[in-house]
Amino acid sequence: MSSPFTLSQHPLLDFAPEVAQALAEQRPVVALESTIISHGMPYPQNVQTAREVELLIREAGAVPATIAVLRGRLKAGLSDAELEVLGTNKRVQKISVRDLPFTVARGGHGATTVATTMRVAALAGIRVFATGGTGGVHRGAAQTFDISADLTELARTPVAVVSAGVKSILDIGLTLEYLETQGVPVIGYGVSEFPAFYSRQSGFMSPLVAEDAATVARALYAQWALALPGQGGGALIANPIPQHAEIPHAEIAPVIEQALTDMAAQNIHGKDTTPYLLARIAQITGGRSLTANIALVKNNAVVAAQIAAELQQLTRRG
Ligand code: PSU
Ligand code: MN
Repeated sequence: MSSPFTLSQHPLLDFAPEVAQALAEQRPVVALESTIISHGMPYPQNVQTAREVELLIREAGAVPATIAVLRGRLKAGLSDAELEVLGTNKRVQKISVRDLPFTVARGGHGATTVATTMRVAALAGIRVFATGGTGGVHRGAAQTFDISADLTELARTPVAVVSAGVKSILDIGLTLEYLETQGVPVIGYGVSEFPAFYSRQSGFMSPLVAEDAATVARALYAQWALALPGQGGGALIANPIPQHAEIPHAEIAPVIEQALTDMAAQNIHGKDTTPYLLARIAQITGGRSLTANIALVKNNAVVAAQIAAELQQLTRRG
């Protein structure tokens, strides 16, 4: 297969110098999303976490590429000042895949969701991406049709997403069903139970289990080698929150119910759902959910860097 790590030139995309160099030299690169910065955490923890995550990726031997849209340009790799803009500027919109062309055309700023980050990462030639949690099938989706575009993007774009699973603000069972239908590998990292973001347990098994980064990399390599031209799709690597930071299911479940009730009372829908619930849960738990969120993102960043390094070796040998 052609190397996924050759630098892709694209007329709408700017690489940070460090990212361009790493890709050109076939060194491991890990993409990061920006909606988690703009809409997933409060300031200043959002920017501080973004910087610490980048540092952890460097320490693990890879180069971080935070993805966003600034003044209509796709960005792979941000400066410190640009991270600050994403964390503070209220004009930064949460943009899903459907919004991306319009934001580019308007010359606007956009924080990329998991789906949009996958798309830009793939255009940039980056195959591994670390985040906190992915979107999924929302509870009550049979009525609302609210299914995150993260799932459809996983079905079509060849990027591996390392996440702490799916929050139980979503319907975890339906999310796993949807991913199966779409042919997306879901790989539990070191655990057989599919993790539920704040909690290590969800009551659902991971369809696949890998014990280490090398095994994940071999599975990704095989997945993309087996793809028809122009296809291939992504994979979800489900890495549980570290034990010390976990909020057990029995504790977080009533908080989530409360947040969902409050959301219904406020008539919040669509793309505002996830940001509202994250903020409300942080409020109710007195910040404990935020601490958990930060711990799991960092954990995912390290695992993603290890997977990127293993995949790089396979591709070089390949
Ligand atoms: N889950 C989190 N934190 C986040 C998100 C999800 O714990 O910041 C963000 C991600 O960017 C994800 C998006 O892609 O929310 C999903 O939004 P929606 O459900 O509107 O597709
Ligand atoms: Mn939605």
